[in-house]
Amino acid sequence: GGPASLSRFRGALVAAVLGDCVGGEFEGAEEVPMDRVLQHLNGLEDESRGDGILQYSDDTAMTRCVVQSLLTRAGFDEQDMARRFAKEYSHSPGRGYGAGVIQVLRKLASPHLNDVFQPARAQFSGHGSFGNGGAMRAAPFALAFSNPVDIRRYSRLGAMLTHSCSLGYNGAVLQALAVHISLQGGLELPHRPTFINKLISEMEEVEAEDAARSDSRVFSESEFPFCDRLHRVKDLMERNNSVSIEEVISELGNGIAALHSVPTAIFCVLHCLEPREGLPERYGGLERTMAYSLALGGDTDTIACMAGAIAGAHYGIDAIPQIWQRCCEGAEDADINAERLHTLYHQAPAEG
Ligand code: F2R
Ligand code: MG
Ligand code: MG
Repeated sequence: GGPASLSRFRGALVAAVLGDCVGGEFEGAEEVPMDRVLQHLNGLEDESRGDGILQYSDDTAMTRCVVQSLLTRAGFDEQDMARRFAKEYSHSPGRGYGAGVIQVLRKLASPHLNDVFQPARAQFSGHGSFGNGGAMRAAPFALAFSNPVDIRRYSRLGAMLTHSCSLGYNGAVLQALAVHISLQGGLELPHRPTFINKLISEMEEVEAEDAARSDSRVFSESEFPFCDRLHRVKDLMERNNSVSIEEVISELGNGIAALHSVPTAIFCVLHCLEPREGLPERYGGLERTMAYSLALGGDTDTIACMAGAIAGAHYGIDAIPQIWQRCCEGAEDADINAERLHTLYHQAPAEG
């Protein structure tokens, strides 16, 4: 479909769920041989496996809250979103949440809480979390708002409900912008060479803020840490086929920090736009992106979830094998919600 077509919305939201569900198998594994990944993915094609056999984790649980809140409030409402996070956690605490964020989610459940951003600010001795929990649920902001200024503003605020460190919430901004540019056709051949440069120039503005400069110093990161990583993505891309998985992990990371996973997810999408050695020839780009994200090991559910959202916004829903969709809890809901977000997106007044 063309820019911001329904197929792209459906692809983004469904592939994010898929990444979370299929990636859960390897989360935390140090080494994941491609053979094991392909065995896992081939297993999904076994018809005898029940519907929704692969359960979603915190990534999708929180994304669903973001989606429901944006749809119900027809925009961003921090009180409503915070309430939904807290309620979801209290109903299903066993979805594999980060060790720190559960304290925030418990505090958000308090009826006496006035400032919903306060519990996140108290995390990690007041430094806030730099985990990727804000980024893993950021895709819906690109599906609800068409204007990059709104996407930046609301993806940041949505993440700050749990992640007050800029190394956490700026990961969410980067992920939302990547989905946005992909949704607009930014990965189609004529625009492809400028995709990463667009992200770098957006993030140069984002990371110029005082809070970002100060957090970078606290955590001994470079002045513009996300831009820095995006430049590394670009360098790796220029080396084309000669990049090993070990180099990707050492240059970009595969961990639970937003800085060590959002640029990695972006790399997975870009790298898998072309057929790659070691990946089945019958695979299309979306399938390649999933397999490659899993083979990196580490935070596989989250990297595959984020890469899935960006790739799904490019390839559209038809690129996702139906048999894979049937195996994943929540894929059907995501498909329905994508259509609602598509309606909201195209109803929203076009702002300058
Ligand atoms: N948590 C996991 N996976 C491991 C456990 C799985 C579970 N026990 C199971 O087996 O079912 N996955 C999920 O967590 C990630 C998102 O985490 P989020 O929401 O960012 O959480 P949190 O707690 O804020 O941060 C994660 C960890 O990062 C470290 N950290 C963050 N900020 C820090 C800081 N300022 N100083 C020091 N450390 C900091 C801490 O270790 C946090 O616990 C996703 O992968 C999701 O899938
Ligand atoms: Mg998870
Ligand atoms: Mg994870």
